[in-house]
Amino acid sequence: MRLSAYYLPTLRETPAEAQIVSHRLMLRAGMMRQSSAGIYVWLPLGLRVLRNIERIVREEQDAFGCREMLMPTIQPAELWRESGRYDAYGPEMLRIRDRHDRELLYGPTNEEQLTAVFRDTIKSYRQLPKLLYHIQWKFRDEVRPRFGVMRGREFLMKDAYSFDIDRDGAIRAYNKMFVCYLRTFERMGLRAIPMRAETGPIGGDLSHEFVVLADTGESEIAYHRDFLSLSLKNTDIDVDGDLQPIVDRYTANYAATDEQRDRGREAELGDDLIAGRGIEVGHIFYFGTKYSKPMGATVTAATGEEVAVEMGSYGIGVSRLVGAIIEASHDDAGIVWPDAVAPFQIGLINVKADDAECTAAADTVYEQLRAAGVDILYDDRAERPGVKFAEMDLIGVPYQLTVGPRGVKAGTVEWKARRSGERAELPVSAVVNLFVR
Ligand code: 5CA
Repeated sequence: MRLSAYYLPTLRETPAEAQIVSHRLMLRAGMMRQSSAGIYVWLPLGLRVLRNIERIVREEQDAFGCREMLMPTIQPAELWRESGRYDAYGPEMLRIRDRHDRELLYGPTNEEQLTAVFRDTIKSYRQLPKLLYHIQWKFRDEVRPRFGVMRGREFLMKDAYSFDIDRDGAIRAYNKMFVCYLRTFERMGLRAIPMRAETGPIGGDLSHEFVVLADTGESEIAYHRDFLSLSLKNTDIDVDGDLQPIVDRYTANYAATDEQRDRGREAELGDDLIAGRGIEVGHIFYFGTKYSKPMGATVTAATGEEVAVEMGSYGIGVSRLVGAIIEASHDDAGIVWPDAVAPFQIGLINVKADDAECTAAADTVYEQLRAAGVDILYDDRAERPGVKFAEMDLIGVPYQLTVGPRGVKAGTVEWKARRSGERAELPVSAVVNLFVR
């Protein structure tokens, strides 16, 4: 992508309304703009990152046997009356009337919607288990929308729902999503710690939040220091096998958010306890028959009995993750994207766009890398070099290549790793080979 043909409205000044670093950097890097409180316009650069996160979430859901579908953003109020949540949900729900005066709502979550589809389509235990998900915009009229995309009113969520014949089956589904989440967040370069959590308006008695460590997080958390060295790397995962041992490894040690904290246990941990703040990027729930019973989602069991299905739901804050990753990965110069979610893999800077030789050399590098299928952002503008370097650092592209008059004479370009700051002068051919797999 040539920057001259792109749309990247960066800001020099720090926007006054942004209180935390990810919000400031997303505005400054031209990733998004506010439409109204808690509602955002995603600009091309921000959208690229959002799509990358979505792709990783989707690949891992698919890998764990979850099937993608798409439910609407607008739902009929009747469904929520059936479950009893229409009144209980309160002012966070955006209620709408259509021209026929029918009551609708902008979905804050989709338990009712999918339970209604399920009860019309699944009749027998033989059709179970089922694990389904979608990635769709939600609306919650939050009391205090803040911190940009981290606590929005309109936000993108991946929500999955499991249907099983009994509790054992439901726990298997829960464990599947638990391990799926560990792998999903690890692939994004994040350390997300699973913590026992409150179930709130979703309900149920078993729930874990996945929390990314960040000083600006909204949740107060405390956890055993061993979490800092836990990783799924090199763990063989049989998605259809028994995942309980992996789950146990992550639930053996103490970790809790807010109200769930146990001061007695914390005191016993002494120096092994780390207290801090974090961002909830995922939340999983097992709630049994909370929706299936009132909504009549039953199946015929092997015994011939009609039983309400056992359910769970599993959310990931896809748009929140964009902010959470920045909170976890930035420096004074700007964002430092983990490779897996970066909007572009390489930023190419032509230091002297008014120099024919320089431009010819930069164009060649650009064309070769592009032809090799590398995602590359090419700053071909007639701007001062200082501005170009600062912007490339700000938007956080993981690797930078600089073509300047001195290098052109020697047949080299400068390579820089954004995260470590490591630099090298490399022959043009070596650079191209470096990125072409
Ligand atoms: N139905 C369940 C699971 S699918 C559910 O709605 N869970 S939730 O309320 O915990 O939301 C799931 C995830 O969405 C959260 O972990 C969080 O990452 C994200 N999320 C929730 N509210 C917001 C918000 N206001 N802005 C951005 N992301 C949010």
